[in-house]
This record gives sequence, structure tokens and C-alpha cells, in this order.
Amino acid sequence: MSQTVTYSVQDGIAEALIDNPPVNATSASVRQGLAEAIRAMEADPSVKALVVRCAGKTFIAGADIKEFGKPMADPGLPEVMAMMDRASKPIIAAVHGTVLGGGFEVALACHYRIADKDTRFGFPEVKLGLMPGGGGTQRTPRLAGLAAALPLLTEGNQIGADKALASNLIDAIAQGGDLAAEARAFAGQLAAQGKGPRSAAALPMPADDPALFEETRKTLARKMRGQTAPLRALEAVRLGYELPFDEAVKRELAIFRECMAGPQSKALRHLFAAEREVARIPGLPADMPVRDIERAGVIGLGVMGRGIMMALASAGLPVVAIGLDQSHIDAAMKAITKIWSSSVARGSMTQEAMDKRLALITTSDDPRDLSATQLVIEAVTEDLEIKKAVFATLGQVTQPGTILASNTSFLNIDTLAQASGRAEDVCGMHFFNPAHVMRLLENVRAGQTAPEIVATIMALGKRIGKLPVLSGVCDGFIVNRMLSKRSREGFFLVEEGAKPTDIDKVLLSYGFPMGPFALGDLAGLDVQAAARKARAASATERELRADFVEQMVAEGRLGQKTGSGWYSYDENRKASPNPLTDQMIAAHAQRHGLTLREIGEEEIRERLLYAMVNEGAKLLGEGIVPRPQEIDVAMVNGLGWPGYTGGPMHWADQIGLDKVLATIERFREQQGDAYWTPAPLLAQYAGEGRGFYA
Ligand code: T1G
Repeated sequence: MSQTVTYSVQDGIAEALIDNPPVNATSASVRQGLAEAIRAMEADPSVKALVVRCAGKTFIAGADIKEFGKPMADPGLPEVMAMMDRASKPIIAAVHGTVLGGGFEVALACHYRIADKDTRFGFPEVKLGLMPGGGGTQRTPRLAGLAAALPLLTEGNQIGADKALASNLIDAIAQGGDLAAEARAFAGQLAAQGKGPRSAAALPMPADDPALFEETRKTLARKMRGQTAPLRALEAVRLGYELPFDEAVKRELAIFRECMAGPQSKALRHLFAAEREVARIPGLPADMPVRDIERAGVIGLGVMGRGIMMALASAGLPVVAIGLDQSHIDAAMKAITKIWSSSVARGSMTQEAMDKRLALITTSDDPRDLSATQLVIEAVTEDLEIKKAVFATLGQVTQPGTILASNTSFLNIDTLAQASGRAEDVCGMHFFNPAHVMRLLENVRAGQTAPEIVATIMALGKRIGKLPVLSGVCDGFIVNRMLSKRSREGFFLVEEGAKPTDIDKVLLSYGFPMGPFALGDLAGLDVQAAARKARAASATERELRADFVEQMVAEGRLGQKTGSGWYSYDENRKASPNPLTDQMIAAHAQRHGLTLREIGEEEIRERLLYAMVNEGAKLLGEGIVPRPQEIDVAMVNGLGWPGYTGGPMHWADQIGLDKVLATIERFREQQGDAYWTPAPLLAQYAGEGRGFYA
């Protein structure tokens, strides 16, 4: 018998109880157990129906990702589902938790479905570069119709039990607290009513709608740009109009296997594992005690401080918000109320939830009101002297052991730790703007940060819905340090003759959401000028000379917010090439006696991206991060590096570090040692014929 499926019979109703922690994935033993349960049901005349349900926190959450790429033991999932389609008695899925991927397909292959009210459903396969390979593209439209099925199958989003019921994907929502009992009662009613099996496979496809398929293709080109799996999922649905069900699911499985073998799925599955790997800190026991954070403080209520307050309150944490004076406090509360009110207006938040969050926030202009907190996040202006004074105050007004975290983007946290007088309590928690939206959180372990504090801020990051990645202390930590090299190469390429619009197009076609110049206009060129000013002391002559941002700021051209920056913007902020930029570049070249040249797409891409890969290798070699996973996860979630490439380090491995090194050496000859000296670790690994991931 299967190790993970228990078969039992009570009052003529059989039950297959799956218990395969952590998420009841359809591992080989689960598939075997389900097949055995179906055979046992068929062989027992006293059994009228079979209920399939799961122990633990969720019904089946998908095929076992850990089995991918390995020989699939019999029976395969399609075989088990075909047994369900042929069954002579009704099979009922009793579902709860996150019914995802293959789990959703198993539920749809059952004849009826009853769900706990909080159940979520979805096909996240496309987030792994895959598409539903267990009949999902054939059963879902037959049950729910095309309009509900297509976005579900191609975009990877989840729906709740109410939407699933309305879409005819489930038959009932359990009202009490005992899903197993309600499922058995539901099965008993079916038997009493003489209702037999009801296979979705036997249903006809819904009326075809070519216009809807075309509209979905256009939506995917925008929402899932560059990704192949969503379009393959759409292609698989069409099979339902061209082939009988059994043939269509065979072709669907073949398409699934093609996706599985492709580079995008390998990259996205790498990221899925990497996002979980970075939660495990080398040298820190997994059961390291974490401090209980019951009340958190935020000091500094500018844009970042407001976002951090919102992230904390949204996770149910009471927040003490300290502003410089009442006007700052009022401005902050007005801003966050406006943001949450627009969420309520959009229907993405209830008024009750907003009121609950606001009630968690108390404000004050007196840092002594932070004394009852267990953690304070500092988000005052990016000025070292001001931050040092704030940390000196925090060291006095908070209890010993209260965690003191700075949200600084690049200032030295060891310096702040010294200023606090309690260095072991000090760390960094670097949020990304907007802090209440962006998932990435760079947690920074300073030289004397206590291990328990590292464990605590990693746990807190997950608790507030962030994706915490641990970094050591350096200028810019992971994302901003690597991004600064891309910015440098962008400015240099403009000096040498590449058009900013062409450079942006190269990164857009690689898969970034926007190019460096459009990003600069969005963030505000004054912000970028301030960051360049803060780094001026360590900048080279050439970096200082490439002062396009300063030139534009001097003319009041700050980007989108003034309607003119690298691009011109109309009243709807639609960008168009800016003649002033061309004039600026020509005048700059003339002023400095520079000769402009044609620069090809490949050189632009490699200069921008290899500069970041090389810096990532330095981060790894210097021990700022313990593994390449931290870099890939941070760059995908902090900078929008396209996930379907796996992130900079995975992507470089796929190219081959020997090829990356050869190109960097070529740039070093052309551009000089200051910018293109290969990272020692990259040169070493290239020499050893290995990648960053061995
Ligand atoms: N297979 C194997 N292990 C899995 C898994 C899976 N599908 N999902 C999660 N885990 C592990 C995960 O690695 C971690 O292990 C632990 O469970 C807790 O995960 C035929 C082929 C379900 C919402 O894409 O979205 O079905 O790292 O930290 O935050 O068409 O896990 O601790 O050792 O994420 O509570 C489709 C992916 C697969 C679902 C739970 N299914 N999983 O979130 O816990 S393809 C998915 C999730 C497929 C079919 C195709 C989440 C979760 P460890 P966790 P969580």
C-alpha cells in the first residue's frame, strides 16, 4: 500500500486520505495510492462513492517539483485521471488550502468538488515556465467556459472559493468546520439521489470564440512579455476544438514536456528553489530563537517611512510612527490614508481592513515614545550625520535589546551601529520604493549584529509578506551596488554615441520592465543626481564627466514629474524622444572632444548586463552574500531582472563563464581596468570550467 494515502470505508462511503507533507504534492506514492483507492472502491460493492481529501495545511498544491527532470514512476498523473474518468461510482474531492497546478487538475478530474470557504485555486505552472500538463487546459474550459478558464490557465493567478463556485469549478462550499464530515454527507446525498460519476472529460468544449483567443494573446504579450509558457497553455486549450479529449490531453502533456525541457522553465524553477534557499542562513541554526516583535517603531515619515509603516500595519503589527513635527506627521497620515482609500475604492481592500490598519498606528514627534517597541526602523533623510544623531538617540530612548534597523540605501551601517552605543542591536532593513508594494527586503548584517537579530529580521520580513535576502555591509548592498554599474555603463555608452532610446529598447527586448533612462525619468533625475553626488568622492574622472543627469537637473528637467528628462512626456506621461537630449549629447561630445560611434545591440546588452554580473561575482567573492541565490533573488525582485532568465548569475552560467570572461577582457582592453577588471571569483570559476552554481 502507498505510504502517503490511507484508504478507509465508513457507511458505504470510501475515503482516500493523502498525507504527503509539506504540501501533499502528487509524488509517486500519492499517485500510486490514488490508483489503489480507485481500484479498491470499484472492487467493493458496498462502496457507493469515494472522497479524496488531504491532511495538513492544504489539498494537493501541485505536482512534486522535486521530481521534475527525473524519470516519472508509474502511474503518471494522466493515468490516474483517466481511471477517474472511467470510474463507475462518483468521486468527490474535498479541498482546502491552496489547490494549485496538478492539485487543481486532480480535483477537476474528480466528478464533484466541495471546498472549505477559504480555499484558493490556481494554475501557477506558468510561473515555473510550464503549463497545466494534467488535463487542466481541457477540463477547465469544459466546466467554466472560456472567459473564466483562459486567464486562469495562462496568467497563474489564484481565485477564491466563491469565484470557483460561480465558475462551476466546484459544487459546494463547506459551511461548518468539518470538511471531511461535510464531504462524506455530500457523497451520501449523491448516492441517495442515485447520482453517478460526472466526468468533465465527457463534457463538450464551450462555444469557440476566436476573438477571445486573440484578445488573450494580446493580453499575454503585455502582462507576460517574453514568456513562452502562457502562449503554450493557450495553444493547448485550442486542442480541445481540434482533437478528441484523450488525444488532446496527450498533446497537452507533450507541450508540457517541451516547456519543461526549455530554458525558461529551468530558470523559473531555479528561482522557485532559490527564493526558499535564501531563507536559510548559513551558520544560523534553523531553530534559532527569534525575538517576539509585538510593537514596531518607524522614525522618519517621508516616502519610505510611510511605505514601511503601511507594510508593518498591513501585517497586523502595531506601529509607533515618529515624525519631525506635527506637520510631517499630518502629511504622512494624509498620504497613507489616500493610498489605502484608493485601494478601498478599487475594491482591493475593505473599509474595515483599512480602519483596522489605521487603528494600529500611533504617531508622535517624541522619540521617547519608542520605548515600548521591540524594533525601530529608521527612515530619515539619507545624510550620515543626521542618521548618526538619530541612532544615538535611539540607543538612549529604547530598551536594551530593541532592534535598531536602518532603511538606508547605501550609508555605512557599522558607522550607525557605533553611534547607537549598542552595535549588537543594529542592522539594516532596506526596503524598495514603494515599500508597501515591493516584495524584496534587503536585510543587512553589520559587523556586530547579533545572530538572534539576523534570525529575527529574516522572520519578520516573511511575516510582513516580504522576500527577505541577507546582505553584508557595502555601498549599495546587492541591488543598488550592481545597478550603479549598469548606470555607469549606460552613461558611458551615451557618451560614446549610443542613443538613450536605443539602450532602453535593448533592455526592454531582453525582458526588463523598462530601460535605465526611462527608469531614471520615472524615479526623478534629481534623485539620481543626489545619489551621484553622494558617491562623487569615489567616482573617477570619466564618471564625473558623464554628467548628463546633473545637466538636465540644472535645466529643471527632472523627468516625468516635469514633463522633460531623457524623454519628453505629454499630460498622460506618454514618453517620446526629447530633442533637448540629442542636443545635450551632441554639445557634450563637442565640449569634451568626443567622437561618437555606432554601437550595436549586442555590445549595449553585454556592457549593461555583464557589468552587473561582474559586480555580483565581486559581492560573492567578498562574502557580502553567502551564495549566488541571494543575488538572483534580489535582482529579479528588486530591479525587475526578467525571472524567466533565472537572474544574472544563473543567466551567466547558461552562457558559460568562459565566454562571459572573454567578453569582459575585451571590454577591459577597450574601456580600461577601472571599470572592467574581471572579478577574481569569475576568473577563477571560468578557469575551472564551472559556473557560479557549480
Ligand atoms: N512540489 C514540491 N515541493 C513543494 C511544492 C511542490 N509543488 N510546493 C511547495 N513545496 C515545498 C517548498 O519547496 C518548501 O519546501 C515547502 O513546500 C513549503 O513551501 C501537472 C506539473 C503551496 C502556496 O507551483 O506556491 O503541478 O523549501 O515555503 O509559503 O500541471 O509553496 O521548506 O524544503 O512556499 O506556505 C504547480 C508551488 C507545480 C505550487 C505554499 N504548483 N508552491 O506556500 O510554503 S507544477 C506550484 C507554492 C504542476 C501540473 C504541473 C507554495 C504554496 P522547503 P513554501 P508556503
